[in-house]
Amino acid sequence: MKIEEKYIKRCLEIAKKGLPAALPNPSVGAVIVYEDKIIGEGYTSAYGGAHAEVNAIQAVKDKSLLKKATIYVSLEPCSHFGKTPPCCNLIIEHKIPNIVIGTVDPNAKVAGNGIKTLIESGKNVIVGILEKECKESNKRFFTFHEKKRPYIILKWAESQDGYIAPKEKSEQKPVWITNEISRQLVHKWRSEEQAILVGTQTVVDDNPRLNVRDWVGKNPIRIVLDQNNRIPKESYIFDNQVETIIFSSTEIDFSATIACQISAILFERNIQSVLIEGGKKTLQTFIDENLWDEARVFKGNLFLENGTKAPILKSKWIERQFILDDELLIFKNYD
Ligand code: AOF
Ligand code: ZN
Repeated sequence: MKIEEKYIKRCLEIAKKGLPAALPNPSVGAVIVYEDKIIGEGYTSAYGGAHAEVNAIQAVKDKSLLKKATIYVSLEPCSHFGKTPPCCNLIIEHKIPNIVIGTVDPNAKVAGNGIKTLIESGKNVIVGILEKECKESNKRFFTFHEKKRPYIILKWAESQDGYIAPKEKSEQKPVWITNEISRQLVHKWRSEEQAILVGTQTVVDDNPRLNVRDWVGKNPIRIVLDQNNRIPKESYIFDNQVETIIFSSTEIDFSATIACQISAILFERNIQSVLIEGGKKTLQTFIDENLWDEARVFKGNLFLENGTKAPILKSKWIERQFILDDELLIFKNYD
C-alpha cells in the first residue's frame, strides 16, 4: 500500500468516531506523521467544536517535530472563518511543510481555497487520495453541496410476501412487521438525520410522533405533506414538541410535483439529510423522481397475503444484515 493511502485510511478510520456528533458538519480525520511514525491524530469535535486538524496538532507532544512532519487529512483544510478559525492558518503557523488531502471540500466557502492558500504559502500539497472513500465518509455533506439537496434515505418494512401494510387496518391492534429491536434501530436512525418526512396518509392512518423515543439522541425536524388539509388538527405532528414543517396543497397530483420542490426547499433551509418513512405513495414518488440516495428495507418474518405492495427499486441491495429474525437490506442509488 502506498504511504499516502495508508495514512488517509487511518484518517477515515478515526473520522468515524466523530459521527453523528459532528453533523451537519463533516467528520474529518487528521493524522500527523514524522519518519513514518504517527506523532498525533484527531477527528472533528461535536458540531461547532474544533476541527480535526486542531485536535491532531494539539495531540502532538513535541511541537518542534511539526516543522518536519506531514499532515494527512480526509478533507481539504478549511480557509474560512466559520464557528472556528481556518485550519490552513494553523497549519501555516505551525510550519507543517507537507499536506496530503483526501478530497476537496465542496462547501462553496472553501472549495479549493484551502489548497490554494497552502500552495501559495510554499507547502507541498498532494490532493486526491482515496477520494471516493473520503466522499463516502461524509455522504450527507457531499450530496448536499454537490447536488444542492439533502441526502435522502428511504425506509420501509415489508412482509415476507412484499406488503408494507395489511388490507384492513384495525383500530386497536397495529400490525408490526418488524421486531422490537428493528423498531428501536429506526429511532437511532431518526436521531442521526436532520429531518424526517412522511406523507399525508401515514399521518392520517398512524398518527405518528416522528420523534426519538427508544434511543438516546436528538429529534429530527418533522416534515409532513398535507394534501387537501386532510390531517386532523389533533394529530401529534401539531403538538409543538418538535420543529415541524408542513407542506400543504390542494393539487390533485400533489406528490408528483412536490418531490423536487421539497428537496429544493430543504436545501434552502440548510437541511442536509432526510429520512423518509413512507408511506407507499410518498416513497414511490421520490423513487420515480430518482430523488433518493439510500434505502433501508426491513423484511419481517410474517406473511400478510394482501394489502399495500412495497415500493419497487431497480437496484440490487449491497448490504444485508440480520436484526434478530428480521432481514435488513441496504440499497444505494448509483445513478
Ligand atoms: C476542516 N476540518 O474537521 C472539518 C471541516 O463552522 P465551522 O468553523 O465548524 O466550519 C464548518 C465547515 O468547515 C464545514 O461546512 C466544512 O466546509 C468544513 N469542515 N474542515 O478543515 C474539519 N469538519
Ligand atoms: Zn477547519
